[in-house]
Amino acid sequence: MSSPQSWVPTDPRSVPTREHVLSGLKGLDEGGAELVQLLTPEGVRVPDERFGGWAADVGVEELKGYYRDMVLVRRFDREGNALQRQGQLGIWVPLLGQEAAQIGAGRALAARDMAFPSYREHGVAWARGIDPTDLLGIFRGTDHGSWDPIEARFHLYTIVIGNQCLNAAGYAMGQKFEGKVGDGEDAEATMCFFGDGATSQGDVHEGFVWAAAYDAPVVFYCQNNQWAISVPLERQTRVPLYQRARGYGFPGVRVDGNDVLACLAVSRWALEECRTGNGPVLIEAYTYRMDAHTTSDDPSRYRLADELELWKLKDPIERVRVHLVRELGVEPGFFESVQQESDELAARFRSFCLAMPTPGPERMFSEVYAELSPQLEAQQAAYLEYHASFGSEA
Ligand SMILES: Cc1ncc(C[n+]2csc(CCOP(=O)(O)OP(=O)(O)O)c2C)c(N)n1
Ligand SMILES: [Mg+2]
Repeated sequence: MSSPQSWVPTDPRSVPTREHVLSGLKGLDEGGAELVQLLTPEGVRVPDERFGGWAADVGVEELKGYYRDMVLVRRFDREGNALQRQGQLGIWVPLLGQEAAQIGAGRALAARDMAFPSYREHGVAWARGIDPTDLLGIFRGTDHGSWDPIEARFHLYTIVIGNQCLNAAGYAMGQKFEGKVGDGEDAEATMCFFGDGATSQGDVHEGFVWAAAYDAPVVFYCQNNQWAISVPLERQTRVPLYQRARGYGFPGVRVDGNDVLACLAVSRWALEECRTGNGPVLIEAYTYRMDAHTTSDDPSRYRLADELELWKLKDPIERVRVHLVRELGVEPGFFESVQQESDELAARFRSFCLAMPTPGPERMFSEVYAELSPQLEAQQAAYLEYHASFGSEA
């Protein structure tokens, strides 16, 4: 049976069938004209007329670097999961499976660009030079992230779904107003990270509309990992997500989100479009959440194990490893040293977490505003008195 083409709403009375929706959303899993791919799941580098040039400079050394990035990020991500299971963190949000989508985009950003993450962007944080231990307080509930967002050019994590698209659109409008868009070497762009489920959120649409109305230099980077907790993609949209961009009047591209090279190339292109005044751009990085939504979730209640097995064949790290070994002749010593480095990073991550001090009760108030308001001061005093009434048991 030939699968129907993606549904195009030309007839006002027509409604897409379930088959139409599914074929549009899933039909390109294995490639096809609309999915940008530069490295196949089998580790073969393939040409792409439109985007290949944006990764033409990537040789063996750069690829080894992206491989190392992905292995290290996956390793501390797994350690985060384990620390939560051992009661050291309140929650952990795994990025397993999304390493290429994040390292590709993160490494495409120039130091001067700005990025707005959601809560799963540990790989982008890594690419921005943030030490993984700076993420721990968020998941232990002791701080909101301990990096300086201005210095790192990486905003704090946003848990409120889609909200960062408004922040990013506004920030990018500011870049435009301040004359930071153009042909100059110092031109800037903003990149905004969100999920497939977030595209159903009003904030995301408002962000798209504002960004388009002001030609703002923002790349909207949607990691379509197929699930929004237990809600599958086909409940969010009738058409593939990248096609939505058209309705807002800017380009949309679907890239293989498990292909670090393609994510890098498409992101480099999109960021340059934005810096030179052709923004905004939407990228749909087509990927898969290989673990649970968070450590509070049990995906076996809503999805079949064979789906995961199929995506394991498209593992983002494995295809780079195969390419490095088979096509570029990289020796086993390199892989062993990355493995060892990743174990050392995980050990440092763990010991940092175990040694984290528990903040005092006053901290709940002291970090809200630069200066305490009289109301907060009164609340703090009342709370500390109450807390002290428990004596040393508190
Ligand atoms: C405004 C808002 N509504 C609901 C939630 C609860 N919530 C947390 S994650 C999530 C699903 C998000 O899915 P998606 O955008 O696909 O991102 P993913 O978690 O898959 O990376 C929801 C509904 C929230 N955090 N904020
Ligand atoms: Mg999702």
